[in-house]
Amino acid sequence: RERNYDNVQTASRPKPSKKKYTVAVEGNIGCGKSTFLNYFKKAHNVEVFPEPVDKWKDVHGFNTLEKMYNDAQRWSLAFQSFVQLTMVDIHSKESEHGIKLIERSLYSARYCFVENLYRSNLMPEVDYAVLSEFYNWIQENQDMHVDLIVYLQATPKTCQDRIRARNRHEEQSVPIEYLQSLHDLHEDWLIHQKKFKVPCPVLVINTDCDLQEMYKRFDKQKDSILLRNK
Ligand code: DCP
Repeated sequence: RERNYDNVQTASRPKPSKKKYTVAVEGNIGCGKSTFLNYFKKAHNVEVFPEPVDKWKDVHGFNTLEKMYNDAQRWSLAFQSFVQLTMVDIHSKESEHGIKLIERSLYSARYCFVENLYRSNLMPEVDYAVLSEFYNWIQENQDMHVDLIVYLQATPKTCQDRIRARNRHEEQSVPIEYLQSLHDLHEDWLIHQKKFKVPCPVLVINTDCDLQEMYKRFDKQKDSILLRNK
């Protein structure tokens, strides 16, 4: 099959002019981010930008998410570079609405996911070095500002149960140790504020509960999430 890797149409896209109030929702795999986004997308004046998992699963026909989970040593660089690209795109997107609500960010891609792959010996050091250089360049040269992080905090066990229940085939081999180390990296970054800088205030919502209770907790924090920029 012929593959075309050039995209001539985007050569001169203007940079965003004004900074939009941006909220990023962060947390482990299966912590409830999609539920959070679905809840808040009904709110007036909010535009939601979900993580483009479908794009990651079809890069010119290649499922990079599946490849990474099947053989991380070989494919996590390809996968994480593509994630980085899609995240830069989301950070730089304009919104017609007052509040931009984004699922994860370039920060967590680097500080949690890439860091986890490297520390767990699932990513060769040279790949980690290359990704870090890319990340550093982006951080210095692109607008990746976030005004508020909402951290959905759940135990690795809760995350594992939800991953099993939703049955996304790529994730079925994810071990509890992987979820545990991702959890620890989120906690180190957002709660203990170790090693990596937190770019903005953090609001923590615990999501170790059923769906009804989760909606209640989101509702309770609604004003402090949506009205902070007023
Ligand atoms: N992923 C990754 N590296 C990243 C970002 C995501 O390896 N930098 C992986 C983790 C998941 C998949 O991509 O297997 C989708 O990520 P999410 O956990 O963000 O999406 P969910 O829909 O699973 O979120 P939630 O269950 O909280 O709704």
